Amino acid sequence: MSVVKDVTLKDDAHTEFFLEKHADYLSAYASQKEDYHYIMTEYLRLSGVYWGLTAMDLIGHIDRMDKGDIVEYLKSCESESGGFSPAPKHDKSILYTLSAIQIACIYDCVDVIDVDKTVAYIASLQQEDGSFAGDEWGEIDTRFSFCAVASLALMKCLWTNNGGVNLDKAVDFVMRCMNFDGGFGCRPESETHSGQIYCCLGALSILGELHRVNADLLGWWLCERQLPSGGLNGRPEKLPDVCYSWWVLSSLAMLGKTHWIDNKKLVQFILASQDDETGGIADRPGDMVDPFHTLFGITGLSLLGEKGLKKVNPVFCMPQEVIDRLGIEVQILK
Ligand code: 3PZ
Ligand code: ZN
Repeated sequence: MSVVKDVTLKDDAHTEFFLEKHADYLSAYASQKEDYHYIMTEYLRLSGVYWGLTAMDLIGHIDRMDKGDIVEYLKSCESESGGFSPAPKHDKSILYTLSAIQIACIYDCVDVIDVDKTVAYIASLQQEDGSFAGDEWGEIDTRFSFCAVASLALMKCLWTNNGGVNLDKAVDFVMRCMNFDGGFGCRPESETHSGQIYCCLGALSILGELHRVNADLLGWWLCERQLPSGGLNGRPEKLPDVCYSWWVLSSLAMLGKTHWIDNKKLVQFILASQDDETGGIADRPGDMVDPFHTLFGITGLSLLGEKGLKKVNPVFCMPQEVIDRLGIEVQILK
């Protein structure tokens, strides 16, 4: 017997969006560099900067981040031989390389990055079967396929000057990770997970190969992620979590099926997960807020058309105006 795991929203749950509070929270987070939580999360710092910066841009307050400080930090994470680490003296990885490129694109300063070396680094991670390793240790995951393809696209090096990346093989590998339920896992034969679905659809969308998925079957699996509370979970029998508002909803957006879930109830769940005192958004109502769930709550609300927010691009998780400025097109199914 399986039981539905869910939460119950309180009758007096928040129903308005605390935009200014979130700006205060993100701004304070970026400046409290002595804070315990801040120090404990050094291993993800460059991604943390991307989460905070993107959230702040989407709520119209990018001016409250220090561009000089951020660009200087980004450069301090660049490796001599190409690629980025989360913090100086940490190991570089394709994850932080994508975050670095996303930050540079938002600030319209890709020129601060050594694009040739970054492309060479990404190309060096591709394997014979088309998959990508995340770093020199060699773990393979479809997350890294997305990071590679998205990074190259944002640097305008996907179709030409991609350092010898084999795009056909990259697509073949992603397609080998598709399961009987229409979803995707991290490697061939791995179970379907919403985060992996986002990564695989994102890679296929950028590569113009989205028509290869079974949109109806996958759309069905994705909309079954919505629970009575309105929140979405990442897999069957898991609790709802605000970050899945992003992984699931952006996937439905790429498939052209956001109307397959109850938008109003999802907005209610995200709004109920805000902290009205500190600002910021948690994984679910009452939990501790963090920059990660604050970003994905905001991007979820943006995809749901909430007023006062910039439009987010469902593939790159960046303001649509940045993607437009770069002249990048993604494939969205009808
Ligand atoms: C969180 N990472 O491995 S992590 C992440 N998770 O670096 C960042 N939803 O402490 C923050 N769970 C909070 N700020 C959580 C990023 C994870 C995802 C954990 C999580 C989120 C539920 C349990 C993996 C993109 C990048 C990275 C991930 C996913 C997508 C943690 C645990 C893990 C991590 C960081 C902090 C609980 C913030
Ligand atoms: Zn989460």
